[in-house]
Parts: sequence; C-alpha cells; structure tokens
Amino acid sequence: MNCDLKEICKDIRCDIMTTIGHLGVGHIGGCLSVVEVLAVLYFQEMNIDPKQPKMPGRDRLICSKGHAGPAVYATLANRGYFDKAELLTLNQGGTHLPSHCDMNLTTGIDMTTGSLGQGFSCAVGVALGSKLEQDGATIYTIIGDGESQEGQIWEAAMFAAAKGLDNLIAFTDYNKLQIDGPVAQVNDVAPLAEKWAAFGWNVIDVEDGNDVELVSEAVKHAKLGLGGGKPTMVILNTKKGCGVKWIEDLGAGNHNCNISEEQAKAAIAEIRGEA
Ligand SMILES: Cc1ncc(C[n+]2csc(CCOP(=O)(O)OP(=O)(O)O)c2C)c(N)n1
Ligand SMILES: [Mg+2]
Repeated sequence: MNCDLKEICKDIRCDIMTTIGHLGVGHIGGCLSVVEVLAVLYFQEMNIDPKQPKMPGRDRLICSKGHAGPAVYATLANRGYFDKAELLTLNQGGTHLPSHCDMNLTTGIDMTTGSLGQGFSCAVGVALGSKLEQDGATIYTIIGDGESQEGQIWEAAMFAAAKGLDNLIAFTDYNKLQIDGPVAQVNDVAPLAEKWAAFGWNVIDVEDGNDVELVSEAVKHAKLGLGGGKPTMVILNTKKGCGVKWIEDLGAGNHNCNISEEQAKAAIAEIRGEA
C-alpha cells in the first residue's frame, strides 16, 4: 500500500482518544504505545483484504496484550474493516468492540485475547497450523513486557523454536511499565534480547519503537528471516502513552485511566500538532 505511515499513526492515535474519551475510561497507555507497529503491519506489510476478512492464507495479527483492543479497532476501522462510527460503541451493551479483543464479535480480529500469556500461545498454535496447512501466511503477535512475566510465554517460546516456526514474527511492547509500576521493579524481564536469543529466536532490537520508520525497517528485516528455520522476536522500546504528554507523564497511572471528552479533544489537538 502506498501511504503516509506518519499520518496514519496520527489518525489511529486520534481515534483511540476519541473512542476511549467517549467511554470515559480505558487502557490508554498500552494502546498508544503500539500504534506504530499496528500501522506498519496493517497498512504496509500484511497480506490482508478488509473486504474478505476471512480470506484463506491471510496474514494474522494476534494482539496478545488484549487490553490494547481499542488500538487494534482504531487500526481496523482506518483500514476499512468497519465503519469508524462503530468505534463510539466501545465496551457498551451490544457492541462489537469489547475492551479486550474477541474473535467472535469483531470483524478482522482473528483471536480472542486478554488473559495475559494466552494469546501468544495461540499465535504459536496458529503458526504451527499454518505451516501444516502450507497456506503461506505470516503470523504476527504482540506481547507486553509485563505480560512477559507469564510462565506461559516462555513455554510457548520454547515450543515455537523447537518446531522451527519461521512463519512467526512477534513483538514485545517494551514500554517498561505494567499495571503496578515499572517492570524493572515488579519483576524485571531484562535482558530481553538475550533471553529470546537463548530460547532459539532471531532477535531484532528497535531503539525507538514509536519511530514508524525504524519499525518499518525492523519488520522488513524480520521478514528476511521467514523460512529460515527460526521464529523472530522484535523488541520495540516504546513509551507508554506515547503522543500525549500528560498521559505519558502519568507513568504507570496511564495503564487504565479516566479521561473526559474535553481531555480527549485536547489530546487530539496535541497529536495533530494544533495545540
Ligand atoms: C492472566 C492475567 N493476569 C492479569 C491481568 C490484568 N492485567 C491486564 S493488563 C495488565 C498489565 C500488563 O502489563 P504489560 O504487559 O506491560 O502491558 P502494557 O504496558 O503494554 O499495557 C494486567 C496485570 C490479565 N489481563 N491477565
Ligand atoms: Mg508494559
């Protein structure tokens, strides 16, 4: 697709703010930190067709940190999977857009996630299935750094390498924060690159995971490893709440926070560079 990824990131960020601002509360920090990787995947790299959301052999994105649902929904709406007006129904009765990703409710969502650790295992299973089917798909998945404390992540990591799942590209949203505070203080996951390498994965470390050009390069680099016998982990050093200063400044307080529609409007002006 020929598109301006920086503008798309702004559009996605603004729609996240509109959506969560309308509801009044949500996982703002962890939604804003993954915008660049979602933009690169959905607007540049993935073999998908919004008009055929169940297309056989399509690439998959499994957002294992399922609380970033609103970021994925904003991306899907911008990509044309459904009408943007639906975003305003987030987490309300009868919605197709629950706070966490649900494959049975939302067009374009390929796996139900939210119980940390499980989505990653599902991604590994889907990658294995895709290999057995030889359908040519690439499976992408995003995990959180706090999520990486789950034992299930490392069991699945070991299995993916043992089975040579070289159609699997994972991302760690290394924003250094989780619900209770800094990851380094709660239960440090560092050194992440060394851990994934020791588990038999290719590792790519991106210094700034909110620089869309660096993320784009990293995904292209990761794709060179497809078919090479190993899964790949791309570590994205990101900022939780990226794009809106007061939200960034809340630190771990931005994990699931309140926001008024006025605050959301001001945030949108800031993202657009109009503040
Ligand atoms: C198994 C499980 N335990 C606890 C939770 C509640 N929970 C939701 S998000 C979160 C913090 C996750 O931190 P991180 O992975 O760093 O996410 P991010 O910083 O990207 O928002 C927790 C504890 C959950 N969803 N699943
Ligand atoms: Mg985190």
